[in-house]
Amino acid sequence: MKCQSFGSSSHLASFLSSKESEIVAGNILDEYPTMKDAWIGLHDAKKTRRWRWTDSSTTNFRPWNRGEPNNQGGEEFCVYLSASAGFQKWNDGDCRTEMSYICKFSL
Ligand SMILES: [Ca+2]
Repeated sequence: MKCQSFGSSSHLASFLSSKESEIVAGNILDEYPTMKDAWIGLHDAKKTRRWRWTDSSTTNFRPWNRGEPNNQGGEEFCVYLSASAGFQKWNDGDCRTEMSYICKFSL
């Protein structure tokens, strides 16, 4: 996984609270105003519709976008921040789709 090239403690970002979500969304809008949808670390690796964080975080904070997760086409096992929802709402998507992604690691 690309995030782990930043170190073994680096993973696709987990979002554990609305505060954390707001801070990251604000940073994206300020620093990367042209950014489109971006993958985060929530996924359904076993394809059982149970969502887990790749960094093993265990919160149940799940600000899904309206009507999501909808598993469109039966191929949506990864989760991204929706640019059209100001990066504060989530959508499940096809993991094979190339898009930006957000890593999280300790400094
Ligand atoms: Ca979806």
